Amino acid sequence: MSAVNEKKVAALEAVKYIKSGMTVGLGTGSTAFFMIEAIGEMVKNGLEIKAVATSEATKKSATNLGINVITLAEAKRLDVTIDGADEVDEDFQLIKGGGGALLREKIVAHNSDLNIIIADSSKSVSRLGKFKLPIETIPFATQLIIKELNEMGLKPVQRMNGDEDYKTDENNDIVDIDIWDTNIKLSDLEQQLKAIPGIVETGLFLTSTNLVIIGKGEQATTSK
Ligand code: ABF
Repeated sequence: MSAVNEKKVAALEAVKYIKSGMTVGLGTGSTAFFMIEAIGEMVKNGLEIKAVATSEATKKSATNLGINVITLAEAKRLDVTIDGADEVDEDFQLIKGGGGALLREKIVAHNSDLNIIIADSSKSVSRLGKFKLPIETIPFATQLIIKELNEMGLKPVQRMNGDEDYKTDENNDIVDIDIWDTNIKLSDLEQQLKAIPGIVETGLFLTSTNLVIIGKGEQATTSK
């Protein structure tokens, strides 16, 4: 079964948790897009929800599908958020941010009562770090942050968009680092990174996930 089909299988299982009257966080990325498409269909068939998008791209897709998108401030609290991930380990620790939306994704997840992660089977790993960890940085500080991350042995590479620096929805930079060879605890690494002024957020989501739905072949496996 292809990754695309596994993404769809996971997305269709996740939307079963959405009920009328809910305020829903909409993730970013191709797996999340299948979830947004499914919710768009449910809205056409009478589902009444409010939604908060985790990126401008998701806001556009959801709006085009007739979903009522509101701001996080208007939402105040979300009942459930469904989002993708780049890697998921057995302890529900994630690497996210391959799509560059990690900051708003982490903010929305923090303000959600239930966080559901959907992914194809290739995202399931026993150890995080094959996928480079995205870090969001303030442009004013990026070059010196790269120097400091290099000194930490994290092999930082600033993300580019063609010849230009990649910019997030908040107009920040993304620096991808290699954590595979670091043997420090992920929570300690998160703390060390967040202590560097100018690092806004990391793509480490260590404690926010309540449910993981993995598409494997035709089946969706839900772990709580
Ligand atoms: C988003 O989905 C990002 O945090 C993550 O990088 C991406 C995964 O994208 P895809 O579903 O396209 O593999 O949540």
